[in-house]
Amino acid sequence: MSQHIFVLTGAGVSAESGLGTFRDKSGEGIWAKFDPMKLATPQGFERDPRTVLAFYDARRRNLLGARPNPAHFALARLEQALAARGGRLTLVTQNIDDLHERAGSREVVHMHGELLKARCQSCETVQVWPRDLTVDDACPECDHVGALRPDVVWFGEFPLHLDDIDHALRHADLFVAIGTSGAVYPAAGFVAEARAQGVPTCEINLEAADNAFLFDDARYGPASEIVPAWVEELLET
Ligand code: BJW
Repeated sequence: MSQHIFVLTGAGVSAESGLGTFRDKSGEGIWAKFDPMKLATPQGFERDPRTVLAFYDARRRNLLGARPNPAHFALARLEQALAARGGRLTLVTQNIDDLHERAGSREVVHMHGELLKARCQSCETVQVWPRDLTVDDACPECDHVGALRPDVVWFGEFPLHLDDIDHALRHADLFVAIGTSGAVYPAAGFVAEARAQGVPTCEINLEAADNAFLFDDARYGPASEIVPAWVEELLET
């Protein structure tokens, strides 16, 4: 069995928990209804902070009522089982939800930030923020009013923890992407980096992603079914 498994998750892993995906082939994704340039860029936030904050408030409230699904629980189990055998799981998520943590995953790398945190653009302090965020809120650290934003990574901004991710990719012996469309970089490029290191790659998705041709192996179907079955199979070997 592989000892160091690198898993990259995307919105598809949380879809069955009731959190929307961004893009799907049925045209039902979040970005089919809302303009990402207005809601997920620093320029959009500067132009209309109230609209952007309301978008994230609605998604935060939805998250607080959501629960992890069997795919999240299976990945938490995989982390524990690999550790017990002297191996490790690197779980990198593009998701800003906390469903991996609530399912029991201990180490989760949130490369696109976290919805339940706010960052002050004045003092850069990051705070746990489980409630609505308004332009009238003051930063609890520096008292600046109107400088708080969701601690998420928008288009044109640098994703987080890229050095740690690069290190883990170089030391992995299996790369698995779960529920991600392969449309957003740099995450969409991780599979090519893994391949360049000679690491076997596997895609788990409802349907083939944009970069499906880069994977050695593929399992298609709902994450809540495919991920637990894949983890079981892996732990039996
Ligand atoms: C299921 C399922 C089920 C459904 N079971 N599966 C031109 C070319 C190349 C790059 C660029 C370009 N122009 C601009 C760029 C860069 C840009 C980019 O990639 N843009 C593309 C749109 C082209 N990237 C950036 O700006 C990033 N920063 C950056 O590049 O900095 C410079 C840099 C350069 C080099 C190295 C390092 C840095 C930042 C990207 C930030 C993305 N932010 C968002 C919003 C975060 C906050 C929020 O949530 O609101 O992140 S956008 C959105 O997309 C979100 C996601 O994390 C991200 C990825 O989406 P994901 O997770 O793949 O979801 P979907 O919806 O796309 O796919 C869901 C999948 O699930 C589908 O495949 C379904 O089939 C599947 N599925 N149900 C299993 N039940």
